[in-house]
Amino acid sequence: MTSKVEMISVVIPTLNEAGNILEAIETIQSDLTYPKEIIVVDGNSTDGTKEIVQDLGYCRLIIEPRRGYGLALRTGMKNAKGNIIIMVDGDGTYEFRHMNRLIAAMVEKDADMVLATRMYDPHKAMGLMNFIGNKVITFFYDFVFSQFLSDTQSGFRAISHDAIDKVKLKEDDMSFATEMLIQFAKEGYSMVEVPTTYKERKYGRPKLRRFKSGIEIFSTIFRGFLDADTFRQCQENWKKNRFK
Ligand SMILES: Nc1nc2c(ncn2[C@@H]2O[C@H](COP(=O)(O)OP(=O)(O)OP(=O)(O)O)[C@@H](O)[C@H]2O)c(=O)[nH]1
Ligand SMILES: [Mg+2]
Repeated sequence: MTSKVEMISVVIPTLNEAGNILEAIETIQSDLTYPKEIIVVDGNSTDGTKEIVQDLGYCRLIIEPRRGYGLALRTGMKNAKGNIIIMVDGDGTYEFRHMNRLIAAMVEKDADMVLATRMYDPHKAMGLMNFIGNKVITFFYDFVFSQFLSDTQSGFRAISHDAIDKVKLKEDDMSFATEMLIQFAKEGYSMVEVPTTYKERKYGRPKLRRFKSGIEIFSTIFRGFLDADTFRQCQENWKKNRFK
């Protein structure tokens, strides 16, 4: 539960995002109207990303040479000082200005996590394959863990620092985002969504390998399904919370 904003730690994983990171950080710095720190976790980029962040002077730069989106976020979160953590990609695809919406919803609903859902984006900027994959994953996630989310693959989330410290997260790559949702559902933490818009990448290549990530995400969901404790606990939480 997060009823108060003390400080926000914005954690941004980057791997070769030199053409995107400056605009990302500057928008966050000017538009996020709360006490904050911006932490960039860079995977030893070779295109000048690190230098851009360093030159700005007001960001914390952490080098995480080990590969993996989940690993980078975990490293950033371990170093975060805020009572709320915002995770967001550094590729300029998310609408950074909507961070304030996420925080407002977090406080108003006393939530443990607020996800920015891209499913109501009027421009429909998400690629067709990503859209279909996301829909299928989200359907199975909601069904197995008794949830009602619309965009489980959103990498733009505000999270209670206390809550994230209490769950065990082990996934190193893209399935980290799904593992987090499974653990939150198991603990009965409240998760709400707010709509956001989405943009296509302007610079660099996606690091997402669809097939590999798809397999990893489905096996994460399947392991949760096979774990009787997780499955039962999610159902109990749903029964308890359904009229709230
Ligand atoms: N530090 C670090 N960051 C990474 C790594 N892999 C991806 N990232 C960053 O994590 C964010 C998400 O990766 P993307 O490649 O955009 O993946 P995606 O958003 O699923 O793919 P698109 O929809 O094509 O944008 C980006 O800011 C990447 O630069 C990694 O191994 N290490
Ligand atoms: Mg991206």
